[in-house]
Amino acid sequence: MLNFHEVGVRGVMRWKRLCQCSKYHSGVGVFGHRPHNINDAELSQEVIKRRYENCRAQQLVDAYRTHGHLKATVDNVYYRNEDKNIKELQISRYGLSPEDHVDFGLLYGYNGNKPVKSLVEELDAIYCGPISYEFSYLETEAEREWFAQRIEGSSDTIDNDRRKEIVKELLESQAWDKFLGIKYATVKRYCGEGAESLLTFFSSLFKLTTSEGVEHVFLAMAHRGKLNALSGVLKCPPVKIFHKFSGKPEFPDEANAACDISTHLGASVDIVVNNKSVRFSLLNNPSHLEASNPVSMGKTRSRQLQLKEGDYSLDRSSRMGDKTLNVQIHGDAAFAGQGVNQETLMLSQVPHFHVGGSLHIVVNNQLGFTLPALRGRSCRYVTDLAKVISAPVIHVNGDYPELVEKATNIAFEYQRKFRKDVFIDYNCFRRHGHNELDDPTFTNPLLYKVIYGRKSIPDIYADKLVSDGVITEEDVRKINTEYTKYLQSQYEAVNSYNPEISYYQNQWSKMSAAPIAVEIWDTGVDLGVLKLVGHASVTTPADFNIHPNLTKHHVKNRLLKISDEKQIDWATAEALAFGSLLIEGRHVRISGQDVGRGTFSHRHVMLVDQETESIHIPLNHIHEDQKGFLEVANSILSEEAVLGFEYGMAFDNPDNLIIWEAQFGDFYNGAQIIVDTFIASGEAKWVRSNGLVMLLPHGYDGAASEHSSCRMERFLQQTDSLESAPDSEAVCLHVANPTTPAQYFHLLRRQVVRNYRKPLVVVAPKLLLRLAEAVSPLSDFTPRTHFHPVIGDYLADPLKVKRVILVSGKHYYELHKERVKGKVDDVAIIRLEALSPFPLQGLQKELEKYPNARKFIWSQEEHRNMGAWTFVKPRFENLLGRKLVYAGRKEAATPAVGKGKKKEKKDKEGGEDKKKAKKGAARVKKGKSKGRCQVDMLTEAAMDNVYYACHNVQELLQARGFHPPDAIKKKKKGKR
Ligand SMILES: Cc1ncc(C[n+]2csc(CCOP(=O)(O)OP(=O)(O)O)c2C)c(N)n1
Ligand SMILES: [Mg+2]
Repeated sequence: MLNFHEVGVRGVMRWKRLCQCSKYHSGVGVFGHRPHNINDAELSQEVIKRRYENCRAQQLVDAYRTHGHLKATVDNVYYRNEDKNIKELQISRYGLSPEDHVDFGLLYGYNGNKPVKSLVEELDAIYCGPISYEFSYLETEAEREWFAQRIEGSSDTIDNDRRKEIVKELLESQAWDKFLGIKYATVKRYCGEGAESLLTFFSSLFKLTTSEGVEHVFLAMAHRGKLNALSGVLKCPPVKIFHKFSGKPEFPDEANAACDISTHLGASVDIVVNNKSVRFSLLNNPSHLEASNPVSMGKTRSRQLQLKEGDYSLDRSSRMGDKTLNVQIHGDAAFAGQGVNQETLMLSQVPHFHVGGSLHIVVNNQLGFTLPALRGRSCRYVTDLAKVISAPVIHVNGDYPELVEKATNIAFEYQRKFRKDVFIDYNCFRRHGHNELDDPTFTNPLLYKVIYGRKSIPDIYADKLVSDGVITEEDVRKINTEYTKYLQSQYEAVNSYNPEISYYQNQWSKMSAAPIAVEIWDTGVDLGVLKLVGHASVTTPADFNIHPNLTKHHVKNRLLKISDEKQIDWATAEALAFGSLLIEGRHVRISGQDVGRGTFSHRHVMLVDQETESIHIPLNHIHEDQKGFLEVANSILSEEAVLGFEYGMAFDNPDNLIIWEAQFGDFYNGAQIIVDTFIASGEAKWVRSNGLVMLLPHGYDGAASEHSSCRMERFLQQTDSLESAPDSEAVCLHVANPTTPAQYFHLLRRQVVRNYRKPLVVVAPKLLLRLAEAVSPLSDFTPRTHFHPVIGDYLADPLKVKRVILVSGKHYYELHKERVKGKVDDVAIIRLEALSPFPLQGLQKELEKYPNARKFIWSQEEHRNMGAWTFVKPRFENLLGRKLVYAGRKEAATPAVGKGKKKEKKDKEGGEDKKKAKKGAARVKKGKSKGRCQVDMLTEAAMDNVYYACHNVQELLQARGFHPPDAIKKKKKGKR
């Protein structure tokens, strides 16, 4: 085992030197962020000269590059008859007349002198047809010129083989919708009719990604046309969808899944083109539109971490997205309306969040449910949000699948080159109402007159290929009949179809579902490792200018605490948890606002040089052989997108510890959508476990209403913890309210050490970060220690105890103080450190110690309609057979008041109640605890279904061939 004293001064000196030359050190970036230069290009002198010598014609060309889209014919249900006479494109504005001769070389790919009217014809064809562009606002000249050159200077040829592929996809998509319309006439399927050429986007992407060495594509997509994509191009067997339509689950029974509707299905498929394979992973999505976008980005970044791309690579030539790609498919109304999109786009170029640029396509059918585009947003284009991050937009008319392919090519090439976001505004229509059972003419009669009067996209394209002689009418008939025959055979196979096992595979193969058990995992760490980590966590390179106050307090105190082994505080415990996991080869990522310093200025895992502002993360320099690193992702001021992103990080890979911290716990409510639709329910719906940790600062410390409460009652209400039977680790959400640093340490380690993953909400303290009593001896962190779901009373004389007070969180310290001050000796205070799963076994064990106790009181600082009271009461009473009474503040509309005087009064009220609790004056009527034995028996019987297991983590790690401390020790010894 590694021992800090054994490593000695030499060892410390060695890694200090390493800090100075480490690639992760400040100046060259930190782990997970590598600064890169903006790669702007210089125009050649020849081009500049040509432009100023032909400045009036150049102005005309620029006008088309900037405003050409206003005249474009991208709308395929054009019925509003807008004026297309765009004044910025009038040649007279630039002092030109049609017959003037101008230099055609102003356009990329052209040369010679020709009349202005020819230039205008050319510009109209390039910029104002069924495909148009917005790129003049791009940040760099390099991007703007690249775009102009790509559009003007190269034509996208398409051969007849590809045309045949495209028409087949479109006709099959149409046949699919017709088939479903007949077989499942009453099922809402949000069909792709009117948007069939979206499949061309997919199949073009398949070719592009395979040829460019992309290996993993992560897609987020909502309902519209999803089934067409799944069955048409993403290789989902139609029988699986039919099986679902007939009311059967998409998972085998053993998965015990709650399941989801068919348009929320995800898929992971290997697409092979020219013998090259790309994995396309389509995320499951919840009903909440657009919420899956940040999740898909987090998932992408997690894979980039695994593949050591770009920001995670020591190779300067590696870029984010070399082998990975994020694709987001939006609905028009949802993209414009949902705020999460602004947040998500704002992450796109931020350190620790950027994924090398996402490729976006908006399925723009000009309607959201009944809402027409005109009333659906305040901007001209649905994609105008893209301009906030200077992302280019390609508008394309969906009636032209070949142009959809061209748009995809250009978007992909731009994303590859600049690793920035890019948008396709895919203009299409919706053949039916919002779903197939809706009548759209109630609200949009004129639009639907046009839609009902026009041909379908597949039919238009098939007609064109027939008239071009590429296919025959017989070919069209054959495609339709053969595909319909295939669908019929799949339809007939529904009853014999058995859903496949699609979970706990690949990087999740070592994981399984949480057991129907109560488990204790030994999460202690060797003392030598703890000391090494403790020292390393505050060590900086010799030339690093650390803030003098940090040297005086943070560094000095930590070193003292580590050496006297007695009073480990909250921040040190966290650093020990992080560092020990890093040594074990796991990456740790902590994300949220200001997490590097910590909202309460206690953490300081990220230090800033006072002269250069360069950054040093001491925990990334613990040891020369360190395999795991800490990513400190100080986030933008967003909750929903950032929490979604972190959920996505944890979704992809169970090996890393992913933590999101709210600035104050109350702010999580801005991300409630992510909690409801992913964190709490994702596993039940989709059999996808997730080990994300949410740290939510909570506590009545005088910070008034919002900041006092993380609303733990909401999380407790959201768990599927049982009210009348013992819980197991399998509850959907684990909620803990730890009161000691050691407890917090074990909670964090446990989260990634176990062989199953569950989301964890930590009701995190503010006051305890510095409370002198809230410290733990280092012996509470060493091997054979673990998280205690319940902490019993260590002061009370068991036989004297008449009243037991149950409490959770920091309130314990206040009650304890009062008890000591009042010399109360007949009260025991039991702390519920875990709330969900409800810690029945621990409670039972503690209560057994007090045979004379007759009164059981729940005390909390939160108001009665908040906190854990309503959660604990039924469980305690049903499972333990004792009446539980409440002592604390009464119900209130707000967690705390904002007036000093009132607060005092409230505190007093609370204080009086606390006193009542202490004295046992709370109203427990005699005889109310009758029936206790019966319930105990009941509990025992129920307990038979829940087994109890202990795991020794060191043994487990060794069984997996991992011996971190020994390995380090051997290496060190060898060096001496
Ligand atoms: C956040 C949210 N609000 C409301 C809804 C209800 N809803 C479902 S689809 C839809 C229309 C979405 O329009 P659009 O984004 O244009 O997609 P389309 O259905 O037209 O493809 C609405 C309002 C929802 N699912 N999610
Ligand atoms: Mg729409």
